[in-house]
Amino acid sequence: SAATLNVALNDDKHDLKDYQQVYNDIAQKIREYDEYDEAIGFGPALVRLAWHLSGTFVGPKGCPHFSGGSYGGTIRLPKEAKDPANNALENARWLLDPIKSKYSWISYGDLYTLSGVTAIQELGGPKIKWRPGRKDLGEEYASNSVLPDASRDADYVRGLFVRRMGFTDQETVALIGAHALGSCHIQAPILPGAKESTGPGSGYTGRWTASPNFFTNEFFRLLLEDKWTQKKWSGPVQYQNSDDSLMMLPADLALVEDPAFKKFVQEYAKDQDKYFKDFAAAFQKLLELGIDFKGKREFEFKTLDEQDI
Ligand code: HIF
Repeated sequence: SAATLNVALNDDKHDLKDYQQVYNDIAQKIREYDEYDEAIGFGPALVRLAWHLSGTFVGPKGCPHFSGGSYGGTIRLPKEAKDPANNALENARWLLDPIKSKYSWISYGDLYTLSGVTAIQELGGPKIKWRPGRKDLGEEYASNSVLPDASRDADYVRGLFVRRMGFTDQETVALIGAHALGSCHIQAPILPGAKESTGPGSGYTGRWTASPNFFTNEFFRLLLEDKWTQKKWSGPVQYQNSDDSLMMLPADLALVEDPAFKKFVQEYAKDQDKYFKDFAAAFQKLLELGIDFKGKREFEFKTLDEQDI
């Protein structure tokens, strides 16, 4: 069911060297603002930006015209930016604005997806193959109200990732391991140099792992090995571990409540190499939903460390 947008890719006059330069500038920004969000930095926010741009994909099933995906870079436009599911992502876009000005030839879709790849690699994750060619589209292509609801169960998660977006159970579990990164916010974190938050967050609170700026398979180990109970507070239903230092969303716990999902949680908790390999493939697929890249070059970027920067 691989529907693709019926629009052409940009003619590509830029090569690996050009995109590596953009990658390096994004990576330098992540380094520069490492105190942001209680010293987590911007990396997780960039991963979430790339995913929320791409995860609007609605496949052909049940609708004559599939829509969404990263192609049009539409998360920059008010209709999509103001979706409550995208709360706090204005901060991630703030970080990338100067890079967009410097490299005006890059589309928003390419820049935002590349920033997710950059963040995963710079935070110690696997290499993600990436392809350019997205073109900016206008508000008529923007999405709203199609991103996942964190309060739901395994059937809902499978409906969204498997039936709507075309992932397998295994790919779905691999993707959700990215919640090793970052945290949930009642209010968006305060931007560098600012005095006040830009607005509300998701309303959830806390981190999934003790190393939220390092990409690992910790999420899976914690799901299996810690004891998760409902948090007693006036906010939305969420779960806490035995010493209330870490959190899980209902949609995260769905992965151990469903036997078919749980099998992969167990596998990834034991085998970080397998997890990295499967995550890299699933994340590339996520960033390319709805776009026909057949035959196009795949780029793989060096981390700043690998370049001795
Ligand atoms: Fe998240 N996710 N996500 N997510 N997400 C949040 C934060 C991050 C869901 C809900 C939330 C994926 C799937 C799902 C990241 C990456 C990915 C937050 C908190 C919520 C509520 C936002 C805030 O308050 O700031 C749901 C319901 C998902 C489907 C099950 C992806 C697989 C895990 C696709 C994915 O890659 C990242 C990174 C963050 C942290 C952002 C931050 O600012 O720290």
